[in-house]
Formats: sequence, structure tokens, C-alpha cells
Amino acid sequence: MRLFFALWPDAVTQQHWFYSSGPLVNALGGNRTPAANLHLTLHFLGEVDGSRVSALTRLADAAVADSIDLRFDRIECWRKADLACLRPAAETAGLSRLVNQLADGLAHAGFVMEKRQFKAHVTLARSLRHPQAALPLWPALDWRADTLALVRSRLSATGPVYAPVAQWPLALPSAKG
Ligand code: 2AM
Repeated sequence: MRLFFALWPDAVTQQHWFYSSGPLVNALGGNRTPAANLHLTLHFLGEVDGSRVSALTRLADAAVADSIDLRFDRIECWRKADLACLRPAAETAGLSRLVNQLADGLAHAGFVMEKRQFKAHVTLARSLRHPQAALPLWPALDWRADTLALVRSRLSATGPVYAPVAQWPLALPSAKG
């Protein structure tokens, strides 16, 4: 099955991102990501044998971290990937830590890692007809990411459908003693 690790927003957040970015994204003329598919990928794993899923859940158990505060303040168009995405205002130490912890766990468990450099983003649309330079998003979208998910991607007649197969709560920093 095709799997990836992601920070997974709740349905209300997905809807909020979808509708508040609508006017800007529609002007780019691409295929929009449905609200229910919006997420922030941490590690794309590709095809994984079902027998390896427990290794993934174990390494995520070990990597679980604090919740992560992000502020998305712009929409960027990435020419090479031909997509438009939400981008955070700044790199977040907590996010890099979680990405690195998962990377260590994946390497240790023998998973082949993606070569591309991690750049936090939420893909809003693909196949853009009118890409533009970065568009400021106002008001910015503040998000406390509190759920790490192992997500399955399946192809349907209308495009990919993403569904979390396992989730881990990220504790609030104050919840730690
Ligand atoms: P993207 O939005 O930047 O394309 C599911 O496909 C998720 O995994 C998407 O968020 C996608 O990122 C990410 N991903 C990373 N590498 C990928 C790859 N080689 N093929 C498909 N998706 C990939």
C-alpha cells in the first residue's frame, strides 16, 4: 500500500483552509486538493508491504513529540512540481525535530528515504494554468498541529483519496512535567 507520514488537520481546519484559500487558489487555475485531503507531509514512503506497517507504527510510537505551532502566511507556486501550496512564515524547530526523529526511525528500520529536502507545505492545487509569484495570505492561518498520522493513499476515479490508518496525538508542551 502507498503510505506517508503527515501532520493531519481535523476536518474543521481542512474546511477552513480550503475555503479561505479559495479565491487565491482559483485564480491559479489548477486542480484543487479536496478539503478532506489537505495535510502536511513529513515523509513520503511510497509502496510499503502490509507486513511492514507494524514497524512504522512502532517507530512513530518512539518519535512522538509536542504539538507544533505553524503560521501559514503565503501561498507559493512551485514551478517544477507544478503545484500551489500553503507555506509557513518560518521554519519551526519542533517540526524539524519530528521530521528528523522519524527519519532516524525509518533509516533504522531499513526504509528507503526520499531524497528531496524537507520543505514544510500543504498542497492546495496541482497542474496550474496561471502560476504566480508568492501570494501573501491575509489573515494568516494559524494552526496548532496536534496529530501525527500514517496515511494511506489510494487512487479513485476522481483522484487520490488519503485516509489515516494510524494516528498519534502530539502533546501540548505544557502537558509535559
Ligand atoms: P506534494 O503534495 O508535495 O506532492 C501524498 O502523495 C503526499 O506525499 C503529498 O503530500 C506529496 O507531496 C507527498 N509526496 C512526497 N514525495 C512524493 C512522491 N515521490 N510521490 C507522491 N507523493 C509524494
